[in-house]
Amino acid sequence: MSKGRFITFEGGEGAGKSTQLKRLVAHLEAEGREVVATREPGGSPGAEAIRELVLKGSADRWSPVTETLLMYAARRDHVERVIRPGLARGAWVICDRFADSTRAYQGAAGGTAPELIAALETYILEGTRPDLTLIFDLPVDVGLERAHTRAGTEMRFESKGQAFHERLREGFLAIAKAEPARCVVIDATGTLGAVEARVWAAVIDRLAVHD
Ligand code: T5A
Repeated sequence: MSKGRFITFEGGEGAGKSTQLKRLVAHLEAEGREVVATREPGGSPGAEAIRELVLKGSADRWSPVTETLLMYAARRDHVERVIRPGLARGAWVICDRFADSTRAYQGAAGGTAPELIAALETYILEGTRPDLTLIFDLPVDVGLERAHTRAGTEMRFESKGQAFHERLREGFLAIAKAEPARCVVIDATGTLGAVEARVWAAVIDRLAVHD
């Protein structure tokens, strides 16, 4: 059985992750791979129930520390029930947001202590880490404009203000700089096709996808 791979998509609001995730899944399935496409917060029934709690309501419904704990409660269930079983049977697990979103949203932008987040990563993830993380980067105003034009998703984090989103962008770029072996920054500006080509090039480059 071939080895499973774990790829995460990260970035600020409206960066185009969900759109590009679907395109990457189509590329990988066309190569005959089993793909598990999933998302956070959510991805398992229990984690989806926590998603309802954490994404709905006013911007200050939860403190950043409480959000961190809710995200990690959801993540533990998702890792146990979906991500690890998928990887164990050789699937490629492609996840829309994962632990870097907690570092960036609740940590860099929200002010939760990095030591708390690092401890949760150690004890809750127990070594389940992405092989590759694509960090979608684009100017904050472009991302928020895109996020406002797409329908049907939650608005709680989008309503936090420009300064929050600037800290968020810097937070994601700092993660990429600190962990260059795992992370690739994807320029998320331009057409859907141009971004798709950047994503596919990064996956081929980092994971030798044709092997
Ligand atoms: N969160 C999550 C935390 O705070 N901590 C955590 O630990 C985790 C895991 C999730 C929220 O939870 C927070 C972060 C988020 O605020 P969500 O509803 O799942 O919320 O939303 P997001 O993941 O933020 O997804 P978005 O929909 O905002 O952004 P995407 O997925 O990056 O963007 P996408 O693909 O939906 O595209 C947005 C719009 O832009 C268009 C699309 O058609 C769509 O209309 N678009 C483009 N337009 C022009 N050119 C392009 N190249 C385009 N690409 C996409």
